[in-house]
Amino acid sequence: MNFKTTYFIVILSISSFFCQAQKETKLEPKLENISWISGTWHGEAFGGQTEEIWSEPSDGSMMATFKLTVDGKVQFYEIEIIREVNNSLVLQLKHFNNDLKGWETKDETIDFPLKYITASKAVFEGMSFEKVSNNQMNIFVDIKNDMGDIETVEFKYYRKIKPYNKPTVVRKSTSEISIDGLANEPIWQTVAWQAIDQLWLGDTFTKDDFSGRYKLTWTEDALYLLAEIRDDVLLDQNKDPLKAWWDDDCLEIFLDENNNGGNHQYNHSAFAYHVDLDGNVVDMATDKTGKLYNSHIDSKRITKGNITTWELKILVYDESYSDQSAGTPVQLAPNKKMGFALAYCDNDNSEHRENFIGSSNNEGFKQDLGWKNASVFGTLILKEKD
Ligand SMILES: [Ca+2]
Ligand SMILES: [Ca+2]
Ligand SMILES: [Ca+2]
Ligand SMILES: [Ca+2]
Repeated sequence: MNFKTTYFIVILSISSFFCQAQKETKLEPKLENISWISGTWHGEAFGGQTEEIWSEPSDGSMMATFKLTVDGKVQFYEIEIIREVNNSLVLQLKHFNNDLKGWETKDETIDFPLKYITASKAVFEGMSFEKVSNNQMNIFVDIKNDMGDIETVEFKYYRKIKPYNKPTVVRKSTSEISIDGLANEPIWQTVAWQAIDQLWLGDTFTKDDFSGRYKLTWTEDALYLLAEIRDDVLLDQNKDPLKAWWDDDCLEIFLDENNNGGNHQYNHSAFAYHVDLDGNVVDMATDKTGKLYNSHIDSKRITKGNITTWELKILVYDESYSDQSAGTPVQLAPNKKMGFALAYCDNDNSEHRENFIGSSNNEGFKQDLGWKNASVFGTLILKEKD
């Protein structure tokens, strides 16, 4: 794909969307009124991943860098500024190849004069920013395609709150995984175990009380988990799966589809699925009550003595998931990054769980933040092979 020819921005007419927006109260054309654009944003466009990092306003300008990556390769960069000029604002940018050779000539810039600002929009001629929430914005850019037609491309951006951590590679399964609690599939024979050995809550535990390990794999349709848990007593004191679900023995799967981190307590920017001994799947819904998400995870466990093998198929839902509809799972692809952690709530004989043991050893989980803050999750990267 040649982005240099397809990515040619032109100034254009006003769409109906912007006409509606013009009815909102206009704000002064000052940088302080668009400071919500500041931050690190990640999104998808042109069949790849986009990253855009905006500085805070200072001394009359804001600056940004932009990067587009497709299939793990950088397609181009941009340097952008928004500056105050003649009692208004102008957005200016230049494009660069992956070796930083410029697209435009030395004195040439692509300019987008400001049209207007509202509390949630900054509309420039040919490019506009729309604030969806503190952690989500959309950018609309008018682009001339190869046919000479003008298309408005939408960039859906999520604020990156999570600090970088080295991703763990998850290998793809080339054969179907049968959810039967048996690790017969070839992929389960080849990928390595990972430990569940970090004490997040409770007293220290012995090997007989608890030990655990897990493996992951994926296909286009789902993430798959194999967990092997040694637990001396399996306890299911609350038969109602929605009553204190974290106080019975259960696996807890932390999953953040777009790996951006941030608060997920009463929203679906990430999930914290509790899978109980009966296979019920519970997380906090947006109405602040526990809810069954059994359609998201199919599981089977086989217990022999004090060792339980769990095999799970986990459908992956993005931040647009709504508790009011069934939703469509995300199709997985190589190089996709997702936030992930795994834990076991162990209770043998107490009113409340005795231990909470996890797969990751960061301070955030030790401060018991994982159930509400996805920034503490680990990071997975999906690969065809190692
Ligand atoms: Ca199986
Ligand atoms: Ca135990
Ligand atoms: Ca998220
Ligand atoms: Ca137990």
